[in-house]
Amino acid sequence: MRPYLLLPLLLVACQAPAQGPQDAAGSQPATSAASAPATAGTPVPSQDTTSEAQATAASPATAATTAAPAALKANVVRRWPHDTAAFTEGLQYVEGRFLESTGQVGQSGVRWVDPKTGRVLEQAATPTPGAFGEGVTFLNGRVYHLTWQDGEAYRLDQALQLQETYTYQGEGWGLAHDGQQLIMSNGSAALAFRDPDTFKVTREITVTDAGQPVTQLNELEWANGSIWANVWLQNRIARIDPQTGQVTGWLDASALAAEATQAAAAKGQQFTTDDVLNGIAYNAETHHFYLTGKRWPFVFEVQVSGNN
Ligand SMILES: [Ca+2]
Repeated sequence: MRPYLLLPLLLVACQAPAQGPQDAAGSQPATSAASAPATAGTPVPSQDTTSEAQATAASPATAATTAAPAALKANVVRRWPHDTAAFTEGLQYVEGRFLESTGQVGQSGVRWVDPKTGRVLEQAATPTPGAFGEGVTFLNGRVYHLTWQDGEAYRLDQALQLQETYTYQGEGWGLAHDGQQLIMSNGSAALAFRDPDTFKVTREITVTDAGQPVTQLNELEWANGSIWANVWLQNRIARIDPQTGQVTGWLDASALAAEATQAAAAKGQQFTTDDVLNGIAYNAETHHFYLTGKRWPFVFEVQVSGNN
């Protein structure tokens, strides 16, 4: 929760008696946004006697609702080797190792990988035989792993031994966490926050760009207070406000996809339409991202510019 988003609501709530309608708290942000669409940081003139303090407090929220998504650039710092047999469904950086999950029936699983060599250090098959593995994330010493259409999620220990099986409705695509809750995509524009003990949904957001739903959200990552999601079959990653669901930036990964495609072809590996961008990890120490895709020969370590 970010205090500056709460502040205007609290201020407006305090003024509710003077404004009369009980929906004053809800309607005020929209009024502010409508009267000051392009001037973030500028006080809204002459609303009422307390307008200046109120408008100033409301400005950050106004900016968040009206600003166009930032154009973010992926500057490649390094290329790490990646298993070209890995149909990557999830990626996270955990204390010097990659935690990666793979899909496809019969090839689904979770693995710990040495980033420098791409070598698999430890791996386990997705617990239910015949299940199609999807996203993976690591929170508080626990590994969580999804299935696509099998309705099961698994909690594993760090040695990748099954501890618990959860069930859920709908499809499972990507998985991440914000340090408290799990965050899950299902191929739509919805992201569900789930309790890491019960796997129950605690809240949902709909991801939108300029008011339009952004569907096919796939692999997820939490970084710098935002959710990052790559869009299936697209070479771009959305940076998403975790409270509102609004896309605040688009990271262009098209050059990485092109390079991966060319590098694979040079080694006789022809990409299919399935071999798309689908792996986002974040190193909180270097502030670099690791980006890869299904059967890509590289994990690209990138520094993101325009990230503010
Ligand atoms: Ca991830």
